Amino acid sequence: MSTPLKVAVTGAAGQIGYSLLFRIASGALGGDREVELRLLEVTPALKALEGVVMELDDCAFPHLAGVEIGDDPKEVFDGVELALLVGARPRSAGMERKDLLEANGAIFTAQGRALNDAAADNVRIQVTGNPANTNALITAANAPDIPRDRFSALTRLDHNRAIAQLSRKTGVPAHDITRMTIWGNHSATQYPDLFHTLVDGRPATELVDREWIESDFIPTVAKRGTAIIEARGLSSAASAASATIDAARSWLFGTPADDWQSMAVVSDGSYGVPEGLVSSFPVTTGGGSWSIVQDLEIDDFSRSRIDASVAELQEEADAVRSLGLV
Ligand code: NAX
Repeated sequence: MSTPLKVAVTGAAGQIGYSLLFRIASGALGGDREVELRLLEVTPALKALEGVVMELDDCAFPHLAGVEIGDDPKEVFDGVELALLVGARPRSAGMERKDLLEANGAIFTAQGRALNDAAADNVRIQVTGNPANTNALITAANAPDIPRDRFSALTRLDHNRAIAQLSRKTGVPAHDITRMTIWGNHSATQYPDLFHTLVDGRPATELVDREWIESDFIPTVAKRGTAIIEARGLSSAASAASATIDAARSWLFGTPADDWQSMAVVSDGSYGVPEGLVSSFPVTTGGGSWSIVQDLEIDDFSRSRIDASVAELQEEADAVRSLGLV
């Protein structure tokens, strides 16, 4: 009997946590190992988290080997093989961008150090909390003993949103759409790229026109989070939890042959993205490793979109560097 997979989730009493924990506990990450949940929250939220744990108990999930909660990252991260960093400081009214980066910097420097000291040697760290790419950069910079390729930020929700839009437009089910790509930052500057995408094996560009791509598809995907806030009064939660699981499952168990996922990883300079920035790329995964899909043709339109999003990432990186966070 193998030992349970220890999975840390931060911000576990939040909205995304409320969907994420129950899916993980029911086995959605895949694999045949049971799961032990290690849940991190800020001290004032521990009481609410106890309630969530009662509900987890009440599901009597056969796949769930145990749950530990706490407010000390070093204790919670002890021996974890997968860390899903969801909790972050949201932007409040009147908060400047610098204040937001600073507040999140404090969270992710501390969590980076704790992971460095306490996580299992094979840990994989996936950041969902915003600004996700830059939070991942900060976490990695503060965990010098963990290899760079173990850090990622979530752009799988954007990837799934892009597939959903194309599926609606073409009438082809989402599972027949492959090779979608999100480039750059998980922000409104992201570039959803369907120029390499296949719809039931056919190039997407044979089925949709340029006008739709530029005026409908790209802005709809990039602004989907805002549209959901306007409709629901709250930010995306169940879909973000679902994407967090999709991305982690792909990372641990691999992307299907002939397909890839979008994942923000530490750039090795591929496609002209400066080395060291955490930027979204098309990646294939297998055996817990990833590699950036190489040699895709990038035309002038795509180039300018990628460059714009990467410029924003560079600005964020420069800002956190000047704050001494990386
Ligand atoms: P909530 O505000 O509902 O929950 C966040 C939780 O994090 C709270 O319970 C809070 O107490 C906790 N927290 C804050 N600081 C913490 C710390 N230092 N350690 C542990 N826990 C801490 O937000 P929710 O809707 O769950 O969203 C979580 C994060 O995901 C936000 O940053 C949000 O912007 C981000 N998102 C990222 C997405 C992505 O695709 N990458 C999409 C969805 C979402 O917007």
